[in-house]
Amino acid sequence: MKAWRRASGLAALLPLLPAAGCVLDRFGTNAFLDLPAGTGAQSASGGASSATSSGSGAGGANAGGAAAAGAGGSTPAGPEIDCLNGADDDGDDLADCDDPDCGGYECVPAHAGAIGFARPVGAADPCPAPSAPLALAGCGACACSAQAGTCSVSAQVHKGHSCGYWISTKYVEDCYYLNYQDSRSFVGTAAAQGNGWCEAPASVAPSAWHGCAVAAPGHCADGGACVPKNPSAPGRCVLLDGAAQCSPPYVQQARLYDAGLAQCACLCTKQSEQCAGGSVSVYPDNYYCSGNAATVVALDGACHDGGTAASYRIVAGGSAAICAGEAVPAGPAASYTLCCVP
Ligand SMILES: [Ca+2]
Ligand SMILES: [Ca+2]
Repeated sequence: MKAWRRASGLAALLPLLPAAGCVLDRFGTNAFLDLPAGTGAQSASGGASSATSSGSGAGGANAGGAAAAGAGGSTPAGPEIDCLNGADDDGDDLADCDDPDCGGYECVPAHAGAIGFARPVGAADPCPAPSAPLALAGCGACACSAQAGTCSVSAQVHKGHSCGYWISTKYVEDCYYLNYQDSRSFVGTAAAQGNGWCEAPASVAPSAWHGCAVAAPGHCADGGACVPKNPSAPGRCVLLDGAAQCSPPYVQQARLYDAGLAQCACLCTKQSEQCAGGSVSVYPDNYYCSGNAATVVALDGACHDGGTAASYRIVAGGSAAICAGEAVPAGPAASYTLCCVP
């Protein structure tokens, strides 16, 4: 049970937490959190269990000798009155989840450094005794605004209609003109110049995360943690203090913060930049690229017949930045790592 000693930090947090309207968390559901604290905070609340302690049947499969680790001394007869206290309360050598009396509880995988166990539940589910509401905040992802940059374009200009007679390579310019009308074909490329950027929103509202907390998990012979069952939803999560590493079978689900967090900031990074392309506008009847182009060909790496040209203009398309955003607390905030079994 010493693994749960760290719970004192989150236990201290509990009185600060609002008791909860129901707001969707990142799972799309609320979450149920069973909080170990290493203290015997819950006592009589587990007494709802009224089954008798026959100790028969499945009890033989359990490693009964490992139960009641910290209990010591003699144990009273009667039902397993507390399924979270780490002790065999009724003297049948079965402590907490190992005792059939604790039908409303189950074992979940243990996690080093866990300060709580959690699972998604329906939005309207109340916190079952002996758990208490727990609220945290999430910053999650944020949407960055992709700002356009420019494309760098070049075009190989050929005489004729099929790019078989190279004349020159041209770049963006107001207008290229011929001394006389002639056939031209073009093959060219366009590439992002890298000057697009990602703009972050001024702020991002934190998302609310609600759970239910109990003071400490109980004993499981398999080394897991005994927590109250939630009848409405599956899922197993643990809460770690700080930016911690999740251990299998848990994987990181979210980074959470104190519920008092007022604002998140968005960190935007540019992943890449995509060019919208380039083109050549061909003017057959005037030498100044004025009026409407008779033909517009793409600079897409393939040969395109521009027809008869008196002048032509190479046009660069814009580029679009590909952005990724991560929301983080806008100010100092205690953080927690939520790890879940997929
Ligand atoms: Ca027992
Ligand atoms: Ca017990």
